Amino acid sequence: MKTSGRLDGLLFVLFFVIGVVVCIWYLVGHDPGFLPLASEHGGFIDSLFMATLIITGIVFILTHLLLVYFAFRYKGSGNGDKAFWYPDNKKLEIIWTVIPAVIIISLIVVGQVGWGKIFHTEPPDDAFVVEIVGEQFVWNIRYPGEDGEFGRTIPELISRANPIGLDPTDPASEDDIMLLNELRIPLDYPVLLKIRSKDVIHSVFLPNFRVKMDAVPGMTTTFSFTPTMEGEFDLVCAELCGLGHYRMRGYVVVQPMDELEEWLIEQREME
Ligand SMILES: [Cu+2]
Repeated sequence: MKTSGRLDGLLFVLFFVIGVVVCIWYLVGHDPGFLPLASEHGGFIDSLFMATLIITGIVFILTHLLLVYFAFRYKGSGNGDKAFWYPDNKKLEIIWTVIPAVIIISLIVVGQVGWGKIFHTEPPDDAFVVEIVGEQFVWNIRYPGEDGEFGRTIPELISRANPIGLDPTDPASEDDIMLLNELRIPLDYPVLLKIRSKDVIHSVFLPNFRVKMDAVPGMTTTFSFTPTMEGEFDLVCAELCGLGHYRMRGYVVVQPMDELEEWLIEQREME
């Protein structure tokens, strides 16, 4: 009995030591897996993620090392020793309450300030506006055209040929440009996404831009951001929205404003 108890304890300590070593090796030697950053506000989100990962990583390692140390230091001697027990220790309890509280409150305050900057700052009046309408299982992308105004939409008009129910009698709808799964936005220029849904809740997720916003039926949600990298990126749905959710993906193209304007004129002529 005595030896198997010792063996259990040894295995317990070994399990934690190996676990902690593997965690340290993994944390230090690996990229946390962020996709290349392509937006202005995303740097803040990444650094908050990293700060949280480092703080929780240190706490994780320290607490596990302590656990191993205590298990080893106070292991049974086989002499029938009894553990010392006391019901409370004010000093210890204050320390282990105050320190985590200060760390967590700091993270929350920093996070709230950043959140406020990202979500409660009005986009400039001349922001590049795109509408993105989720539907099982595609993204309908609409540009307002030269007049800068989106035409009226009427749900009764929705059909295969008219996926968002654009009203042809509204003069503002004449130059609207519709695309499927292809979102083109300008480089280094503020973009305002107006997000809607035709059916269920979807979520516009642009991982490289650190942008994620729900598309909710019956309301328009928005997200404004500034792309900082040219290229082609993913546009995916981050809300389990039905059987075809996995294939609800499009792509984002970031290009200089003059190229994008030319491209928009071409699209207009093709329609
Ligand atoms: Cu979806």
